[in-house]
Amino acid sequence: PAPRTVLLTGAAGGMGTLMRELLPPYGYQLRLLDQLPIEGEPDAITADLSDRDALREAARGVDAIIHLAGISLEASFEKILRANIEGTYNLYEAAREAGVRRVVFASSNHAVGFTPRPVGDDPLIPLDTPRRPDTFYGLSKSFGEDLASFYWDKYGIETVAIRIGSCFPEPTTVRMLSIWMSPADGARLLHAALTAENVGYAAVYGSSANTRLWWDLSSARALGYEPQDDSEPYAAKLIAEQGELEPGNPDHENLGGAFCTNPPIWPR
Ligand code: NAI
Ligand code: 15L
Repeated sequence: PAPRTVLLTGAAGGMGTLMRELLPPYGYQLRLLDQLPIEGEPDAITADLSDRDALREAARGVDAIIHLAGISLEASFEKILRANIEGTYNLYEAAREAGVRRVVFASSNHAVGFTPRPVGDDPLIPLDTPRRPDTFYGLSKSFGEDLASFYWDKYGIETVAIRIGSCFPEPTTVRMLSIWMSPADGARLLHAALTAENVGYAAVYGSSANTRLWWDLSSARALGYEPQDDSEPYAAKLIAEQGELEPGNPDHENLGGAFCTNPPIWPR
């Protein structure tokens, strides 16, 4: 049966806030969790990913988990270790102990961020391109993918790991024209990842069907995902303001953009 009750971690964040609006129309009942309280959501669970008891309690009785919580930019190794590496381990242990059968893990393009972006007629980047993390952050997403694969092989917990591009209401940089995932497509992809049958462990890239797409969306489509959006209507304005990506500019050469050179730092 399709999952109905879903634990959404990271529910106070940017994507969490968008998905709290966009997922219920698909029929999901969301249980919210974040380290920060969520305004207007008195039933949300306020807990840190280091709190194993709270995670186990939060996971009890849900059909699936969407795991968005964690540090979403670069930070010291110690912070990343605690929130993203140990935190994701704690989440999977909670899933195992609570008998949850399916997790959707928010991986990131930064797991493969040092991969050169396609130029001209270069082929799209395949899913099985070698991992090339561009930050401790990207390294934690690589770890999360392997952790998820391990929990499938060892414990039979299924995961779809989504290497998300940029999920924001609108693309705001020229790089984002290639990797943008509209919030509506994000909800479509999460729904596909929750409902596709027999996924075992699967990784996919997560974006809209952008004209300037850099990666192969076929593994996402294989889940039943049919993206409806394209960043192209934003292209002319962004390129007029910022210029085209330049070959030879180290900020523009790789999938991960400036995460490879001068990554944005987690503010807390
Ligand atoms: P965000 O930074 O806006 O939200 C993350 C949420 O996780 C925050 O509300 C924060 O309070 C919570 N959190 C952080 N550490 C925690 C901890 N130790 N315990 C409990 N909660 C904790 O990030 P955003 O943009 O919403 O991203 C969601 C997820 O998707 C993240 O895992 C991020 O790495 C991933 N992702 C997002 C992309 C995007 O374009 N928005 C792109 C690629 C990956
Ligand atoms: C990410 O992984 C970050 O969480 C998000 O804030 C964006 O910076 C995105 O990647 C990106 O590459 O644009």
